[in-house]
Parts: sequence; C-alpha cells; structure tokens
Amino acid sequence: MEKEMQMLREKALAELGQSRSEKELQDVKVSYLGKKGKLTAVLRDMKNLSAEERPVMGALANTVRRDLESAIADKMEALKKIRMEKKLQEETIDITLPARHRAAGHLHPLTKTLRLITETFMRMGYSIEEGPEMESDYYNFHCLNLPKDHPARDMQDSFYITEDILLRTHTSPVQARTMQKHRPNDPIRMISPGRVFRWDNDATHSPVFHQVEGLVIDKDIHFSDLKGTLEMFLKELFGADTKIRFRASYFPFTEPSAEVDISFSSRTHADTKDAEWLEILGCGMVHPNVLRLNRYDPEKVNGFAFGMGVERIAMLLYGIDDLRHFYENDMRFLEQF
Ligand code: 2NL
Repeated sequence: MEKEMQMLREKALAELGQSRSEKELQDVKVSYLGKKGKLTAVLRDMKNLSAEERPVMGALANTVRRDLESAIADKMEALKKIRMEKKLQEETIDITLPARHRAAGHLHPLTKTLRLITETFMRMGYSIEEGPEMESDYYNFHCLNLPKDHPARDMQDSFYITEDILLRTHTSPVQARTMQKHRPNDPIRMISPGRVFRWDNDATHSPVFHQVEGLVIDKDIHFSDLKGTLEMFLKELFGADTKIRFRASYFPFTEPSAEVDISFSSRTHADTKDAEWLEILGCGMVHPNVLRLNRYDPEKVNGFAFGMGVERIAMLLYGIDDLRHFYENDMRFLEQF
C-alpha cells in the first residue's frame, strides 16, 4: 500500500512535469486530486486497512496530496509565466518605427478668398444673404429687368430644368428675394455669396463658379458712395497701394453701369511705369425698373450694386493662371495654400 502510494506520487509528478499548458495541467490535477481522482480513490480505500496502518497511510496520503498540490501550483505559475512571455514577445511594439502620418487639411483657396471677401463686407456692416441654386425665371431674370425676350439674356446661356426653372446664372435673385422680404423702401446693405451656373467651359470659364454680389439701398445713395465702398474693399483685399479705375459699361440691372479695374504694385511694370490694369468687378446704380419690380419706390430710395467672380479674385490674389486648377483637386496645387 505504501509502495503503491509512492508510485502514484512519482507518476503524478512525471505527468504534471510533462504538461505543456495550463489546461493540460488542470486535467492532470483533476485526474489525481479530483472527486474521482486516483489519490482520492486511495484515501477512500483506507477504510479497509487495519487500525495500525490507517494513521500511517493517512499521514502519507496527506503528505503526497500536499506535495502534489504545491508541485501543481508551482507548475501552474511557470506555465502562466511562459504564456505571458510568449504573448509579450508576439505583441512587441517597435517604437523606432516612424509614426503614421496624418496630414492636416486646410481650406480650399476659393473658400479662403470667399471668406476674405465676406469678412471685409461684414466689417462694413453688410448682412450675408443666401438663396436657392435652382431658381425661377421670375427671380433670376424677370425681377432684374431682364424680361423674356431681352437680348441681354443671350450673355448668360443657362442650364434649364423646365421652361421656367433653371440653375441661377448669378446671385442677383438673392437680392431680389431680400428686397421682397423687406418692408418696401426699408434700407438694405447686403452681399450674396454663392455658386452660380453658366453654359460655358474653357480655360477662363467654368460651368460652375462662384460670385459675390452686393446691394445697398437707402435714401440719397450716390455713385460716390459706390466708388468709396469699392475703393475701400479693394484696398483691403489687394493692399493699400492698389489703384482703382472705373470704365463705363452696361448691365441690364444698373444704370449707369461701370467696370472696375485695379492695378497693384506687384503687377506694376517698374521699367515702363505703365500700370497693368486688370478687370476685377462690375457695378452700377440700381436701375429704377429693378427697384419697382421688387416693390421699392425709385422716387423715395435708390442704391448701388456690384458683382464679382470669386475665382477671378482668387487667381489675382494667389497668381493662378488657369481656372481649372480650382476644380481638379490635384494635391500638388492644393498644398500650396
Ligand atoms: C459682374 C457684374 C453685377 C449687379 C451685378 C445687381 C443686382 C441687383 C440690382 C442691381 Cl438686385 N444689380 N447686381 C450689378 C452690377 C454688376 O455684376 O461682372 N459680375 C460677375
């Protein structure tokens, strides 16, 4: 019996020595020390022993049990350590690897230009008004002194959705809507930035482009107010040494109308002293018909209006030579801003 116990002990120690995982070790533990385990069975058989043998065997069995328990605990500890080390090895992080690069984005040059323009007018007390990109013939043309058979409509070939609905060809319909929203003859000082659409496509014309138009209506507005406002705006945008020139022109919604040219020092030919003039925007005094069509009384109030292309301003500000750069999303272009 004693011998049998020693063999059991040796066998158990050998088996647990061979365990390769915590699971295997657990199985060995159960097979010896569990309810139906081999050592448990030996202890159960002790009732068959004589009264002298029983305490000796009892003591031996308990020693074997303690030895096995402690050997299993040690082995469990060792296996756990091996598992942890293996895990650490596999999950090693190479801190010398370069970090993943995440490029910080920035605003598109057109957005930057649009913000420069709107911020300048906001500082002068203008409100920013917006309207739909899909417009009715009524707001896009009729209210702006461009009735159905007006020849000036040819200058703005458009994208029609139905006979009476089109993609707006300018942001002027926003001014018409704003006037009609106000109490007749109430003063207005607003700009309308936004996307506009024309049937045009080459190096200097895109079918989709951006405009900012402005409208001021009040009592006793003069052409000099228009000149002063635009001079202030253009000097703010292009620098204090910017020169401004007005040339007579035609727009159906203004009378008189003018085109504005600028000349700024970086564009001036130092050797010839001849300034290079660049057309930058169109403007004029609001046509009495436009006031009347939008429920304002030209006998009581008058005003000025202007319009500019955002792409054109951005090209001059940043020295960009082709409009199409703005829409191609070539990173080599965009990263320069
Ligand atoms: C240009 C010229 C201009 C206007 C737009 C306007 C609007 C109303 C009444 C009167 Cl509601 N005028 N807009 C006036 C003059 C010129 O735009 O070259 N734009 C790119």
